[in-house]
Amino acid sequence: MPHSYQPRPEHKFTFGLWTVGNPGGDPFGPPVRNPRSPVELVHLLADAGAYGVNFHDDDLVPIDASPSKRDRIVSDFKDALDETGLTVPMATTNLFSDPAFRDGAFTSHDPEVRDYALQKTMRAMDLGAELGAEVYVFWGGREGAETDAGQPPTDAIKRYREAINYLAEYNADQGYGLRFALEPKPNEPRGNLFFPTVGAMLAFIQTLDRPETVGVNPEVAHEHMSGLNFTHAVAQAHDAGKLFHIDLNDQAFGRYDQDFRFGAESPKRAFFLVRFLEKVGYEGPRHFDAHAHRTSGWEDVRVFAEGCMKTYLILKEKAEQMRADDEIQALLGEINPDGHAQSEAANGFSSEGAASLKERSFDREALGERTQPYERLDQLVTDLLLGVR
Ligand code: GCO
Ligand code: MN
Ligand code: MN
Repeated sequence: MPHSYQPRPEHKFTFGLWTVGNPGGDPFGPPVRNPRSPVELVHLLADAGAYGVNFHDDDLVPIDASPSKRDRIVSDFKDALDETGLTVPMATTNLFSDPAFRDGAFTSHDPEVRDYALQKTMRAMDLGAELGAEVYVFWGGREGAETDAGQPPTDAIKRYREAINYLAEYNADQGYGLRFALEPKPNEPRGNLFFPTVGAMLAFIQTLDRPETVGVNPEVAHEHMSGLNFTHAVAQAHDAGKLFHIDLNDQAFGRYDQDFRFGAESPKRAFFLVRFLEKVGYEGPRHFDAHAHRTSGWEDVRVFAEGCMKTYLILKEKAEQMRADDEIQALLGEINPDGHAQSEAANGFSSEGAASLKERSFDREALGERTQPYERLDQLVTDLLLGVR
């Protein structure tokens, strides 16, 4: 019998206020959906079956709100969370919308802008911690350049490092225990963003003062914009112990920043991702950083949110089917026999071992004649995904 694909809290499905709340504006036209308040969005997400809701500081509290207005908004939001049982696993800062950040926030040429960005982030961390967030995402939307005629990129890298180091100390000083997740993206809105890929971000993290508290927040669309294999990027982050969060959506290669519903564009790629996350037991939130088409009304936005979670659960079920499929498992065993233990690299280096390996004779031609049935394997997976297996 097919599952109902009903999301449950243990699936840890989360959405940003800015995702379901996206009113459908784009660079060519204004918003088309009447804005919904944070409280209304919490209810929309709860009705759809989500586990959590994330926000940028400005999504919840307008940038120019008075302290009393802030307190009222936060208290209404908390009431909505209590009523629905939704959690806030992650929070983040908007360091890209305000014109003050037009030439970057932490990497701006202007020290006053850099200080303002720190202040805004500390206040946003306070808000996130107040609402129970455990992960704090940094997406440097304006940290980039259209031309390299300005600062050398090393200045930007240095300034970004100073900011993250400063904020990591603030996190420790306040006892918040937030885990920082840095989100790379190659471009949009800037012509070129610094730290464009997961690999670039992983290398940067090792240069920080407190690398152990900092990981990454990879996003499907962002690696696809660079033409990269997202599952491989996620695997490298996981291998490094740095997969602190993940942004799920979909994106055709070579197109504008699309933020499509998870699995909408390339379900087979999404399948391999879900299979990986489930196999390694990724424990963080499954956050959907996507939004509904501009053509959608509010009812369709809810369908969009349900669709993200449903597709994840269908693909999770398909991964279980793949694991239980004898023919597929036999092929996997054929392709990847347990020869690991016999390889010299796995056994480790010794002078004697290296000397004997250098003397060993290999039948190179016979090695070159060995084949692998990936066509058979991949077609079986395709049959399974298309529902004829
Ligand atoms: C984008 C980014 C953002 C960030 C968000 C969280 O392409 O605009 O993915 O949606 O994820 O700002 O910090
Ligand atoms: Mn994005
Ligand atoms: Mn994102």
